[in-house]
Amino acid sequence: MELPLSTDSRFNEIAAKVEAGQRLSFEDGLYLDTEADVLSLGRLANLVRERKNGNYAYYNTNIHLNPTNVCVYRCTFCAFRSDLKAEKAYTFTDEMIRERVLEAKEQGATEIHVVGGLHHLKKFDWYVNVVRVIHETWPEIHIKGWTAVEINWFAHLTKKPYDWILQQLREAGLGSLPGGGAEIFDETVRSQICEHKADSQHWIDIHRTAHQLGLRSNATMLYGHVEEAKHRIDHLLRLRDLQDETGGFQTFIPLAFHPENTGLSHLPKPTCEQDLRTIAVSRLMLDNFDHIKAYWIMLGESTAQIALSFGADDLDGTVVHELIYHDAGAETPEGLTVSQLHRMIREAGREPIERDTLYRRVIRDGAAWSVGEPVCPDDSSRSLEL
Ligand code: V47
Ligand code: SF4
Repeated sequence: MELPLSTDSRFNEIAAKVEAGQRLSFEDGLYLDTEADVLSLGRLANLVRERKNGNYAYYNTNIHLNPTNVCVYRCTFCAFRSDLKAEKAYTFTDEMIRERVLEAKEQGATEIHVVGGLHHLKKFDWYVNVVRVIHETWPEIHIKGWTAVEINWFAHLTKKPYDWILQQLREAGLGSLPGGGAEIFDETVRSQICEHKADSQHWIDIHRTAHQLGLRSNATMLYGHVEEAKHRIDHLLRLRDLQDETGGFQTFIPLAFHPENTGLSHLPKPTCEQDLRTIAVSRLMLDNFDHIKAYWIMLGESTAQIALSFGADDLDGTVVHELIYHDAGAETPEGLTVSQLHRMIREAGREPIERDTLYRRVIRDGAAWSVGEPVCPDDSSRSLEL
């Protein structure tokens, strides 16, 4: 492997560790996040990205369902939530859920991504029913649903342990957990942006429990608001520790803060430089994660294309009906077609591969699809039972 050329000796020291497959420390991460030249950093992250995933860039065919925007919490970064009696409040009926699933089927989606607010009046059964209605309408679709914040809320509602909650949801048809609700783990930052919701230890405990039950999950980090570099690196290291323990995370998704219509609207949006730097630092620090996702909806298509050479290997998907980012001012389209995703990936010099939620190749034959082998060798060596 050719090392990135830099006149910066501290950078070269870190690059030598990466070349030798050695783990980076908190101090290394801080240096990369705050001082390293962004192009050298990107090149280093790209080496790791290509080592793990070659020239492939993954995407999936998916659709979103946010069954309600009514939420008991008031995260200062959130533009999506609604008070119970506000004009913008909505809650899906079973019939509306069925319609969304049939739309997903019509579009050949392999995944439905389900997250929403914590409704003041809905009991745990209502959330189980959402999963059951989806599953009964179309059993083939993978349900990636309910973040750790929601699981924590269900435990509060039922006074039952996390493994019981997860088992009930799984029996109803849940396939995996999305990575939302992680925000920034540091407690002082959390108290400023999402004071009352599940704390970092609970978020970690819920993902650990899910992994122990054989459910895969994703992880996220919301950056570009009030946090500092030390909080981002601490966040990544806490995820790396849990991944060492369980191996159950599939992908990491850095989420760029969108300020419009939020309680933090006075803050600027992260720049393209910060987006790319965060992707690259994440790729380098999370040496035990197979995939880093550049979520095109929030990065914008151009930055997401460049991110494919800064450490990212995945773009997420067709993402029809996205609300969380669009309520917060995202100017990206509300969905992309498969041919648009292919074009984006090919223009960026990568080879598009359709994957399912569990990172297996999707094989299409007209309107029918099936799943094949894991998309990269690392995925097949994972010990979790699916
Ligand atoms: O937890 C909310 C974030 C998350 C804003 O697992 C915001 O594949 C930026 O987790 N600006 C939910 N971010 C979305 C999420 C996700 C998205 C895509 C893929 C996956 C996956 C998971 O969205 C929340 C919060 O961190 N968020 N409001 C905002 N204004
Ligand atoms: Fe509610 Fe989630 Fe928005 Fe927080 S981020 S206010 S928990 S919908």
